[in-house]
Amino acid sequence: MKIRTKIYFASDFHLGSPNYDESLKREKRICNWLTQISQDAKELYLVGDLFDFWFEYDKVIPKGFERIKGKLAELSDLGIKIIFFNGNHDLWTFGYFEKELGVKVYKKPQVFKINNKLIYVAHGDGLGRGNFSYKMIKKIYLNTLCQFLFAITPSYIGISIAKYLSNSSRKKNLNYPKKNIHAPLIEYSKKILKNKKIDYFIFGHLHDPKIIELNQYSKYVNLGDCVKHFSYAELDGESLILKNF
Ligand SMILES: [Mn+2]
Repeated sequence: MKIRTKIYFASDFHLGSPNYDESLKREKRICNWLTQISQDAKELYLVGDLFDFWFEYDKVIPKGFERIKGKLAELSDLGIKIIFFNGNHDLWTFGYFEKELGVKVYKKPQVFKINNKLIYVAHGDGLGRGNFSYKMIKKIYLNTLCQFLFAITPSYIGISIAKYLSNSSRKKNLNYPKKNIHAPLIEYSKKILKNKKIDYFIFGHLHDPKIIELNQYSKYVNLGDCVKHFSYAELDGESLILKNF
């Protein structure tokens, strides 16, 4: 029997964006990587925005993404524990990933104890100071009445609206000053460190792979993305490094 020891973290695949052909090319590249890590992976943390837009209706799911869903189901059938955090682009999962892919889904930040290390994981949207307009929008997105109204809107209208919103949020992010994009999440992490010992803070969302030392025992890790960087983090024993594929 193979001994699985490694823990992998990746985020922000944004499948579906910017168009069908480019997304499919990325999806295949990501599936190749998943096949490779399936050799030694014990756990896989998917830290949000796997899909540029995902909304699960009661009886229907969005078209496409067959390869990645199949691959994740295959990995979980191999016994690899897969943990998925909803990002701001794929907030609306309501049990399908758990049932069909064997994935554990978290909607809020979580602390895990892995290999003796305390690891804080979150997608990273809406955390830290500022960004009030987004925090308001997120409340609407998570409101069960709004979700119900969206669910009963015909999908050809609902999905068109959602794709428009998802594109406009990306354009806004592109205009976001590139300087200090990590500052709010670093500040947020340091605040938590005042009351709690955490070894690694792991976030996605910013599409900029980075490891920053917060103090002598704690590090801030941003996973980057699988759109431009194809970056991911690997925890082997007690040390964590960023890699690319
Ligand atoms: Mn995001």
